[in-house]
Amino acid sequence: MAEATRTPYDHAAQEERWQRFWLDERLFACDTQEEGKRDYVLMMFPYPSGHLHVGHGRNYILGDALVRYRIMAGHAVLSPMGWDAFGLPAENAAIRTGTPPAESTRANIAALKEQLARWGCGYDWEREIASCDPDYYRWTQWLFLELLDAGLAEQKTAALNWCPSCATVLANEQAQEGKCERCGSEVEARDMEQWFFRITDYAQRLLDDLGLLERWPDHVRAMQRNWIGRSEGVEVDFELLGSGGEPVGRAIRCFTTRPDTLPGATFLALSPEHAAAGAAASIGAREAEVAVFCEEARKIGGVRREQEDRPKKGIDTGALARNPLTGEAVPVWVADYVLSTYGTGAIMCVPAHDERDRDFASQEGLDVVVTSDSEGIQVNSGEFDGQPSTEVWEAVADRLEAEGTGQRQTTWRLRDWCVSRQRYWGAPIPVVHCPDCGVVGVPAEDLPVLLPDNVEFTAEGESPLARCEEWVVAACPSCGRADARRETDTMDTFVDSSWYFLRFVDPKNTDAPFDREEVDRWMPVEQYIGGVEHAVLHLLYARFVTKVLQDRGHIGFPEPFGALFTQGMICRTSHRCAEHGYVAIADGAEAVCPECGGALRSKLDKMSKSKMNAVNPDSLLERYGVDTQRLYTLFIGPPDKDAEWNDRAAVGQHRFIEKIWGLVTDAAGAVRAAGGPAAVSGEGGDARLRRASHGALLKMTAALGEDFEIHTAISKVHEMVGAWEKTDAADPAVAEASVLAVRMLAPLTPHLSEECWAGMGGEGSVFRAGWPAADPALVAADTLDVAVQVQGKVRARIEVAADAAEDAIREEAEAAVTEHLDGREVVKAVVVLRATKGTGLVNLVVR
Ligand code: ANZ
Ligand code: ZN
Repeated sequence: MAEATRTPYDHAAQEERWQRFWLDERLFACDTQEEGKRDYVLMMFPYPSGHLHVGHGRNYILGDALVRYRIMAGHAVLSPMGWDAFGLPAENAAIRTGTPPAESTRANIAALKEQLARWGCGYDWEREIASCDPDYYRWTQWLFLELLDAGLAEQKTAALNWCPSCATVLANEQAQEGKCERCGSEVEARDMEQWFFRITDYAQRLLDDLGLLERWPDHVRAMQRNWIGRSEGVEVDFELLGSGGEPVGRAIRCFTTRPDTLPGATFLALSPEHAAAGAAASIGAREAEVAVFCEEARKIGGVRREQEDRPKKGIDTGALARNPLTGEAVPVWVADYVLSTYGTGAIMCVPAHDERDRDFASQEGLDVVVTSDSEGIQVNSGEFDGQPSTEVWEAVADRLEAEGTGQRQTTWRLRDWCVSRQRYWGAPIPVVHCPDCGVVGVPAEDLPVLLPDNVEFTAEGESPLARCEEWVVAACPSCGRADARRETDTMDTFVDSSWYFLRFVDPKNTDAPFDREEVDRWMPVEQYIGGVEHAVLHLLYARFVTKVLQDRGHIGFPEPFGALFTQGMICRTSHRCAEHGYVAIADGAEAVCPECGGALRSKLDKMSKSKMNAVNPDSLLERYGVDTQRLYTLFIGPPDKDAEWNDRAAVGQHRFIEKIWGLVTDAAGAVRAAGGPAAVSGEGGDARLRRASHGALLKMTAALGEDFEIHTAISKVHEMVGAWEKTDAADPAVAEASVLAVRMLAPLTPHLSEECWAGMGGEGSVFRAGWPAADPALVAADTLDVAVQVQGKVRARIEVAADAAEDAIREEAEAAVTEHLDGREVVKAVVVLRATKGTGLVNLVVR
């Protein structure tokens, strides 16, 4: 009996062997001359951090399955991998431990690379790039100079987080809740010269071209649209009134999206940075108080005032301004919830219809005037009363424009992109400041501007580059003056990742960042995969840079990523003891603190080392093998949704792998006897098993190619195995089932499949054997469940034989809905049958 001769599936012996085999075979090497459909499949390149858990495996494993499927389908696949290797964590580690960022980054990259190999994830490693390599950042610097040349890079003053005690600039994440992460001092906002990319020049195109991105998730497009934030409104001028009631100085211009509420504007509010605050205070004779208030608020800074859910603060200037529509005089306040960086930095406040104004008005006892009722009809608005407020919107805007007191205006939430960082571990901004010539770009032939390595890492003071005097002093490229100074700011790492997908196409090019022809051939990326946390900034910056490069003639397409998939997170219950903090508890074990036996607070959390709920991949790999982890990770749920990890459920997939191994081993003899897997046909075999096998294959094909519902496809394979176990071992459908299972599971469990393929007498790699085609006729159901619609509304369901003639189906459909026809004549019947799904639809159009 075959059962007795089975050897258990020995994952440990097989994994390494197949992984080496794929390297020798150059399975993932992309030959750019290859014919066929070109698929560029890209995962967002990771920041190489030291610690990986099974949650991190999700996107790599998903991506690898998609890549392997496309290779099997015969496409020319480009699947590169590299490292988003600059950034703050490595620099902070250098401050803590003294290890230079380059060194710790290299070590992390090596560890991550090894982990990816153990997961069986394949890439074209000949294209590996790291954004911290001079070969790479040379071209990031080239990109900067392109923007500079196009007038899209410029210096402006902007407020930064400044720690007065460390005398250093802090990143937003180092200044949470307004305190310095290191020393706990109050962080201040300090104006400094910064480099910006003028992304706002592209706001309209970034908005419009979202329409091209049909294969992006709706929610990501919505997030981009919100971030760009196009607002249609009106700028309204309120004249500032002197102490005698006469207009003085320049009018205060307010941006509003609701000019229809102008009759309800009961006060004005200026941002603390607003130029008119001083003038208003002097009219109101409250200069000292107002100045103190503005100074305090300015220190906190607009970014934090906006982020934090803090109580609103404000001060009455004592001055009045005139409402241009009603002529009424209203008080002018300064309030910290008004941002200097949005609209005009001054607002007309309508407490009846704006929530923030309502909060502030009730706190300060200011008037409230309602201007529209619950039906949207205008009230308290004189001649406008009784009209729909939407019409009043236009009427007021027309009136203000006619009288010269207002103007329709489009405002954007999008801000220019601040790209300079006062840090060491980034690409140096390639400009020199010359006392005579000003800002001079470093000539292209002098790139890269290399990071010096003889620097000192300390938490205080200026960035290490600014303190490296021999690096800073440079000759002016334009006039040759010897005492010019290098820019000491480095670039935001989002600049590195705004173009890396182009470099992957042509990573070894030493004359240019990439070859245009080659890039035009492979781009846009056919399938981009990454975390939803990058749904706004990274994707927006990459889209912007792509458009700039197109405008500059370097590439021939407007959008970088054709299809986008955002995977969900893997979560696991975390347990927290009031006394001992987070503690590790095995799934299913009693939740008491291992330290003190006390009660724990347990909740589902994103898997992370700091919450002690991370599952280390090593133990799982050792015990059950990587294909178990892969299969479980893909089975855990819809890949775009968060999912909960459970060790015991992972073991369930291991049992399934053992079962497949056993069944295939049993059938291998028959497959070999038939001439190998390529020669097997299920012809004449058990119909039930054949339907299950081809049904699973059909679903797997759709899952890997279009809809990513891999978890449901795996369920179909489970069903198929159920039917398989009930079928006589000698049945031809069993041999067919073994071959199909091995092939359709190959992208998911590649090691198992290669081993089984070889065992069945398959030649070479299963990944070179093509993707099997399902026979839809075998899958077709005997009967179809048909919905019958009258004028597009479902009125009945009928069951018909799958091979019934359309006329007969139409007749039956009409009979089923006679009472809904009311004797009307059916002028048209649309019949759609989906035999493989067992469903259908008849729509009757009547007159
Ligand atoms: C009166 C009003 C009445 C407003 C109402 C809204 C509702 P969006 O849609 O985001 O563009 N605003 C304008 N500039 C501001 C600033 N610098 N800081 C804080 N708030 C500001 O929002 C535009 C609205 O936000 C504007 O329209 C203004 O309040 C406020 F029932 O004016 B509105
Ligand atoms: Zn000069």
